[in-house]
Amino acid sequence: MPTLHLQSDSLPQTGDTKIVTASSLHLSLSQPPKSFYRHGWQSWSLTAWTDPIRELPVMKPTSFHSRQTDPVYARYPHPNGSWLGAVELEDGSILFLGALELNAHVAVREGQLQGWYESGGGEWFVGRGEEINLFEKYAELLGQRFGRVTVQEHPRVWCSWYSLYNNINENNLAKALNGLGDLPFDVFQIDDGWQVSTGDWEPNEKFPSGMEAIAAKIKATGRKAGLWLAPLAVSKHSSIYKNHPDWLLHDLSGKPYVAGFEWSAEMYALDTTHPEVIKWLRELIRKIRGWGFDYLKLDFLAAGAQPGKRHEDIPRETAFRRGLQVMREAAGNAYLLFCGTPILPALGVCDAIRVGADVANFWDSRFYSYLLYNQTTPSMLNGLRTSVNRLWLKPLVHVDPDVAFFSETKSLTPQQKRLFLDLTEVADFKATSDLPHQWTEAQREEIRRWLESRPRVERIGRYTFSIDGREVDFGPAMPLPPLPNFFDGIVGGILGVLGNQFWALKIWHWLIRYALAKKDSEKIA
Ligand code: 9PG
Repeated sequence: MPTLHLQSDSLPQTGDTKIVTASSLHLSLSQPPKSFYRHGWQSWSLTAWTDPIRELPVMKPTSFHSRQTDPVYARYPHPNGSWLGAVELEDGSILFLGALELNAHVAVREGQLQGWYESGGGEWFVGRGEEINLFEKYAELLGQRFGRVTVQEHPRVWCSWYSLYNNINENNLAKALNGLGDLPFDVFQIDDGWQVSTGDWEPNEKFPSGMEAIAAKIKATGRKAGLWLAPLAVSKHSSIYKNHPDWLLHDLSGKPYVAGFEWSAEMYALDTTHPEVIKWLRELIRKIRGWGFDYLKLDFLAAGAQPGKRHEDIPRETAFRRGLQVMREAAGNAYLLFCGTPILPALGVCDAIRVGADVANFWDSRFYSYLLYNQTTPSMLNGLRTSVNRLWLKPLVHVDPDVAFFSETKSLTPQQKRLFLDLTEVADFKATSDLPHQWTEAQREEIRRWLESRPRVERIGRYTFSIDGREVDFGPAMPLPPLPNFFDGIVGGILGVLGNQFWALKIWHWLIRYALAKKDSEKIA
């Protein structure tokens, strides 16, 4: 299929759109654009309007690339994004280019907005005009091709991660469940920490009564029972790694592809084109459904869409979507939240997508966001920025911006907490991880009102919304940090190199755990 070159005079006029078929498409820009909408590959990857000329510094540490962004383009030297992109023109209109099939990428280079399919070709949506309108049209076309969510109710979730982290056990979860009382949470979701290892999805020694017992306890409170798992990731310590090396995705030299690390060891990925993997995935999801869980948070999914050698030679996102569909079928009518997932391949398969980086109970980290120039690591600001820039997905799928914080914390101002609460209203997805026994009576009432509210939300501009008539502006949180100066660039470079060493990561991780454990020791029963 040929590359199509479209000159400015053949570009759509303002207000026009068209669908063209091509392996790659080059749209000539008659003027330097004002900004570029870069769309991150997976849930946590940065999505924002950025500099259209100069690419951002390579995100560090580079050893994080395969778990935070699309590693294929992590060092691409021009502004770029996954499947879609847009440039803002002098007159305030935008030129939009969006793929209507998987395995596509968009960039600004050589005075052009370029898009290409990694293999073969496919359809593109091209449009020029008003921004909100074009994103809406694109979402509509994606819905026709990939499907959209049909579940009406937006769940209100208590999730164990952002207070207890890996330190969950039967006792502290029971205490949290009791503490919720009659607050209208629809889901009680157990996060990472219950399993033997990534790949061995059986309860560990902290869950001696088994997972059926805890699911039953949750359901006895009238709530859905939620469970986290990372079905496409495989730890070096797991039995799959030992017994089924042929199930793994391999790199071109034939070694198991490293899809990240678990601080102490490499993490690998399952090859979703392998028939035995498909069978294993189906049985895994059925087993978890059999335990009684009916809300599944499937995480680190991007592992299954990494580049590499597969049993069947098909494009990586096509292979990945096949794995997702098998899990969807096996899950029946359970609610599926996909996390750490490439966005387009997940459409029509799940009920909700995490659309931003992890939040944290602090606003931002200068260390990560500025020195390492990495906006995918946990912070309230990183979660908020990418989620706000992904709100156009809302007609297609429930958008999860991650959890809100209510408990007292010195690291978030009331205004910062409020801004995130406003985002949960706009996204219409409400979750928290706060420990209920730490809430004051006044906070419990605030949470009840928040869970019960269904305000009328209208979009006014790119970052402004009206929530029951009150205007909210996310704009001030949208700019990226300045580029590191010469000295900070050198510091960041050294830190980045350290971040690529296992021994340094281990010390780093140990220090974080130590700090968290000290802070949380009083919280954990
Ligand atoms: C459990 C957590 C929680 C959380 C998920 C995910 O390396 N990373 O960039 C990275 C990002 C997010 C992350 C872990 C690692 O958190 O988003 O809600 O479920 O896993 O381990």
